[in-house]
Amino acid sequence: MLTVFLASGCGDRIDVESPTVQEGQKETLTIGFSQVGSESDWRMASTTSVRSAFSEGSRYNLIYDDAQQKQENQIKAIRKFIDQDVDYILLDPITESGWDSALQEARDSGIPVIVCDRRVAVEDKDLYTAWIGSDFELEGKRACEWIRRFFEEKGYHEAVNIVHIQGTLGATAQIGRSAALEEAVRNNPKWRLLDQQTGEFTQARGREVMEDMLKRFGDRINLVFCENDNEAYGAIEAIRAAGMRPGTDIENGEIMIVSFDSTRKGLEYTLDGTIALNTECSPLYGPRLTELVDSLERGEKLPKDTFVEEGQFSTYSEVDSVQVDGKEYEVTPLTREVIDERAY
Ligand code: GZL
Ligand code: ZN
Repeated sequence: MLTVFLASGCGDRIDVESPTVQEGQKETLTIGFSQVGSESDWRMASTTSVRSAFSEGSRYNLIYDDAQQKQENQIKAIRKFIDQDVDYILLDPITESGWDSALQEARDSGIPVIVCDRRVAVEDKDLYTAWIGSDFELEGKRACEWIRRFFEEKGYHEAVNIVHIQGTLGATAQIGRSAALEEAVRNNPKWRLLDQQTGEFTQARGREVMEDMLKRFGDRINLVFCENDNEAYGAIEAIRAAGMRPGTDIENGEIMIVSFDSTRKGLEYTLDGTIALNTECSPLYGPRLTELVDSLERGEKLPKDTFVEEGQFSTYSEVDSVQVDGKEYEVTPLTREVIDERAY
């Protein structure tokens, strides 16, 4: 039994029974974490959440690897973790395809792999033990339904010309959010998709793509569908540099921006109405991952998929909830207090 002594402020020592280590379990677990990169605020918050949950002094020894947005670096990291004979591998896979052999090698070495955030598309689902993350297509559907309801409430029935700044192509977040917009465009005859380009989930690419779209379509653009906040930051810069204005009054030339992640800066832009709608994607699942590891250590069976709860924020009160696939989702009116409470 591992007993942890915590020196308390007043100098005496209190003896805290570690709640998670039971008879016959390893006292220290080495966890290899292969992270996508550091492309966005969301990503940094995800890394912080995992590293603090598996922090020093706990029973975990975390080996962190930043793949700088390259899948081959993630595969190298997985092989390095296998050589180091870690107890678990945590993988946030940059794109869905190309993991079968690396995961097969981990399984042949008896190392369980927990996938988080984005997903892996593998033939044999037993190549990973569990996944935790978001329902990205639902995020996209909730955003598109909000847009449809917003125009409905405004009594706006004219054409809506949309440009689409996609995330990293092949990433689960991009696949789901894009599928939702493409389906909504098919279902709403007045919606026209002028252009789709990847902004790689970064501010720099988001700005470059928006500049290009403004050059080609100018004030025909009514709405920019950004697949994360960093792309939206870049789009806002480009729109303002072109002398145009983000907002919702599209009949008078404003450009609506909808975005995903609900980072602190993204919510600041949403609070002042620059971003019309922000759909949350929670990165704070570090503690959930430690629970999954602890549960596996106790020999418990895990659900294959665990979805995290997420919200939507806007200062435009026309739409207070959206219905998707028969289920109602509330839209939280954004205030300074909500930002202080929810933002990461
Ligand atoms: C979503 C995550 C995406 C974020 C982006 O879960 O994979 O990657 O939406 C991040 O900000 O780059
Ligand atoms: Zn109508």
